[in-house]
Amino acid sequence: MPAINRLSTSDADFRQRLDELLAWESVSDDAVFTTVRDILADVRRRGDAAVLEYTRRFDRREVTEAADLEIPLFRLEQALTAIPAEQRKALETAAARIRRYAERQKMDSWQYTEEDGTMLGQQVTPLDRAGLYVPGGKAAYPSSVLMNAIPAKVAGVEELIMVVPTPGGEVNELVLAAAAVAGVDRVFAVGGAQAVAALAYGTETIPAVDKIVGPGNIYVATAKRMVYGTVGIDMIAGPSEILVVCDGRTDPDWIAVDLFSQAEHDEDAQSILVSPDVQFLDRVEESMERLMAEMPRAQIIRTSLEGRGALIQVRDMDEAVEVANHIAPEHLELSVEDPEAVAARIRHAGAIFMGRYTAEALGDYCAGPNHVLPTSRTARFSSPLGVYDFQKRSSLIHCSAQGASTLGRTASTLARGEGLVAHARSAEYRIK
Ligand code: HSO
Ligand code: ZN
Repeated sequence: MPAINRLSTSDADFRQRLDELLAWESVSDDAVFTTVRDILADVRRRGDAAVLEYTRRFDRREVTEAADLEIPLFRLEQALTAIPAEQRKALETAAARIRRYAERQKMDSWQYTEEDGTMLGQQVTPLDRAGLYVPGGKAAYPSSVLMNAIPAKVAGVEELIMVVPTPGGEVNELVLAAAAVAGVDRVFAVGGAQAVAALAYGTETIPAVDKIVGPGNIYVATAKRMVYGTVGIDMIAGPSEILVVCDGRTDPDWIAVDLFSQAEHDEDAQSILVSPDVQFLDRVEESMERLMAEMPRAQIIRTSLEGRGALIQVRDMDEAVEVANHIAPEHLELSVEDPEAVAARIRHAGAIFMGRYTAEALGDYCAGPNHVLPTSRTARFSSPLGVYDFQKRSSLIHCSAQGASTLGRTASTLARGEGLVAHARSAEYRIK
C-alpha cells in the first residue's frame, strides 16, 4: 500500500507539515540554463540551419531541408480520417464544448462619453500570431492541443502555429487529429528550446509569433522564461494537483481513483483528500490499496502519493474550507451534499468541481472549461488559460474641443510641476 501521509489539523505541527508537502519549486539547473541560452542565440543567428542541426541531434531525424520541418495541413486531415471513429467523435464533442465555453469568455470593447464630450474606451484586439508548444512522447496530450488552441482561435488569432517534436520521425496521430479539429494553421515538427527560439525570433521558414503557450519539459520551460519580453508566454505550469474535500458520504472507490487520476500524471503530482470523517479516510485508504493493483501506472501513482499525497482530517467543513483556501489547488473537488454553499466560500482554486458526480477527469477532457490551470498555489493570483490570454486591450481617447480645454488646464499644471514644458505647451495650444 502507498504509505500516504496522514495529517490532522489538531496536530501541533499541522501547518508546518502541510507547507512542507505543498512546497514545490521547478528545478533550475545551471547546465540547462547554459545549454538553452546557447541554443536560443544560435537559432537567432543562424535560423533554419541551426533548427535543422538541433533537430538532427536531439530528435535523431535526418532532416536536411527546411521544408521538411513543416507537417502539411493535409497530414492533419489524414490523421483525423485515419483514427477510429469513436476517437474522432470524442475529439469533436470535446472541441464543441470547449469552444462554447470559450465564446463566453471573450472580452468586448467598450466606450463612454464624459460630461465634457470626451469619448473614452477600451478596444479589444486579438494577437496576430500565437505559437503552441506540444510535447512529444509520453506527455503528448491531444486534449491539451484542444485546450490551448481553441481559445486562441475563438479570440480571433489570425495564425496559430504549433510545434511538436517527432523523435525518430514518429508523429502522434491523435495530436495531429486534435490540431485539425482545433483549427491550427501551421505545424512544424520541431521541439525543445530550438522550437521556442524559432517561434520567438522567427527563422526563414518558421514565422515569429507574439506569444508562446503550452507545456514542455525543463528545456522548454527555461527557454520560455528566457524569451519572455521578446514574446508573451502563458504560465510555467508545475505538476498536476487535486484536492478533494469530502463529507464522507461518497463511494470511497470513486474518491480513491480521483486521487489516482492526478497522481498518475507524474511522480511530482499532488493528490490530497480532506474530510472531517476519519473513518472515511481509512476507507479511502483501503480502496487505494485494492485498486492500485489495477493501475497500469501504479509505480508513478505510488511515488506521487508517498512523496506528496496526503489524507487530512479536519474538525468540520469550515476547517476544510480554510485548508482548501490555504492550499489554493489547481483542481478542487467538492464531494459534499451542498457544493454550492461550499463553493461560494472558496477564494482560491483553479477549477472547482461541484458535487459527487463531477469527477475532475471530466474537466480534463470535455466538460468545457480549460484544463490549463494555475498550479503550485498560484491560484491565489492567477486564473485558467482562456480567450482573454489571446486578446489585448488598447485605450481609446477622443477629446472634444471643450474636453481639450478643461483637460488642458489640468495637464498643463501637472506638466509644469514635473518641469516638462513641451508637455505643458502641447496641452495649452488646444485650450480655447
Ligand atoms: N490534469 C491535467 C490535464 C490532463 N489530464 C490532460 C489528462 N490529460 C492538467 O492538470
Ligand atoms: Zn489530468
